[in-house]
Amino acid sequence: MEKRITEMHINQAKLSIIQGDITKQATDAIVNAANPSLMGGGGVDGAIHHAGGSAILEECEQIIAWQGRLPTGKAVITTGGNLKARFVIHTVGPIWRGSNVISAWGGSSAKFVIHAPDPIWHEGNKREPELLASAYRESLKLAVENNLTSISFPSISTGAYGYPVDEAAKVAIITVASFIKVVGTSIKEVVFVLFDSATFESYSSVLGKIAGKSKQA
Ligand code: AR6
Repeated sequence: MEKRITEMHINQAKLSIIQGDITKQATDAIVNAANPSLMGGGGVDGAIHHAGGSAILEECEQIIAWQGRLPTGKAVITTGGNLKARFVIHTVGPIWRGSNVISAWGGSSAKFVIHAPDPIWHEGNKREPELLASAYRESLKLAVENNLTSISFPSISTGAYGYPVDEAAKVAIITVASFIKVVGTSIKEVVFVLFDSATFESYSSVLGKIAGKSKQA
């Protein structure tokens, strides 16, 4: 049986996973899985704005007025408002479009509908892995630019944006681990705060595999 792993150390930094609510985290920054409007939404975005208060939205409005909508894979930083975290880093993950499942029953005169997964399902076919990795990297870069030492991430894109969790977990953990491997960043702690147990298990499994591989190396 695979051993459950919830943390690993890379250089001077600790990477860990917990199950919980990211709005309660006391790391220097928490990351928001936002949309390009930065005007709030559902899921973790709604929870962060609700808990952090109007100061966050006011800064988001200023950012949008200054630079326009936030492109997918990019990140910006605002105050944490009433949160324990001093800062919120807002990033936009990709909407998953990798599936090619045909589901147009309505209006079709065909008797059967063939639900055929796209052969490159696991890669995502609209640059999703690349854009998801960029969302994590750009968030970490902003943390370093602001000399922050700790940061919490949710599972970006795996809620409303539909990214398959097992695939997203690989991208998330590998991207963060590669980033903190670079000696000399200010970051000492990265926490993935996963809301539900299925997401937690998925990240735990990826962390276990990576920890196993790095031991063999
Ligand atoms: N703490 C940690 N994780 C949470 C919390 C929380 N308080 N609440 C939800 N999650 P989603 P996305 C998990 O949909 O897929 C918004 O409307 C959730 O269970 O929040 O990137 C934005 O405005 C899931 O595992 O983000 C965008 O329009 C993960 O966070 C859109 O959703 C991400 O789910 C972004 O979609």
